[in-house]
Amino acid sequence: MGRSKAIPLFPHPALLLEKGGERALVIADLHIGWEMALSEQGIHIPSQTRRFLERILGLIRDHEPSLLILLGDVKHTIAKADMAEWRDVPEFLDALRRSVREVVLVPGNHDGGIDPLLPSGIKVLGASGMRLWDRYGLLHGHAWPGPELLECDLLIMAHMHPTVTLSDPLGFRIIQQVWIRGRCDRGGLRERVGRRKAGVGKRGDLDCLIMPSFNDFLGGQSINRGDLGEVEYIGPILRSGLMELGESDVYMLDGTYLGKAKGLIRGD
Ligand SMILES: [Mn+2]
Repeated sequence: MGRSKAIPLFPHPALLLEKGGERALVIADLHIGWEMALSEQGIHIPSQTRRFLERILGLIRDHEPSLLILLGDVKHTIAKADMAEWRDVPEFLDALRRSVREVVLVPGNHDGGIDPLLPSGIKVLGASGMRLWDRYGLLHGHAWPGPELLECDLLIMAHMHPTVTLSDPLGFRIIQQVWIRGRCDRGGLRERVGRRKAGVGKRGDLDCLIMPSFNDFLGGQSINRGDLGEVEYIGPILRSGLMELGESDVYMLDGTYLGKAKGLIRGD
């Protein structure tokens, strides 16, 4: 059995999982159709779907994964699919399906009504996530993970679209996407998801990774906006406090390490 690795593909908001000769590429939060929602507010941005597709196809060419995992929020409108999504989503997914052996979707909160947009050959899993090679648990993060994910070594999530806010004394402010790497209270999570049997499964904290959104136009939750503990973060795991966000390590998209979240100067 080969050793496995989880490799953020800096500067891309994409993760490569490797075991032996096998590779899986993970992409989250595409929010296709987001531009159309903005145009209803009078802001017109050309469709970004082709740009996203070319970028992902480039990653597939470079890393040759046999599995592509879409970690939720492929599309933008929540409960339905709008006109642009009817056109863009099937074409986009079909192009991906033709370029990699297997494509799975772990649905996010924005993927309601996506079924009719899915070309054949794309597998849709439950919101409680999937387990890969007994090592990785993957879920979007708007729902609790399935109990089997808690026996993995690394829990990989999205949903938060994590960012850092950098401001200078003049009040200029930029917002950058980040990766967050931290730990979760494994026992606490087991209790929440209803697996209480003592002495069963792995011990110690569960390592967690929160991925940046692949769609680089989106807003997200800033890791240093307000004091930690004061801001309501999204998703049951973060809201439960079982993941210690302040103790988490923060990395920019290019891999620059910014330190622990609790050490970042307030950016609001
Ligand atoms: Mn999202």
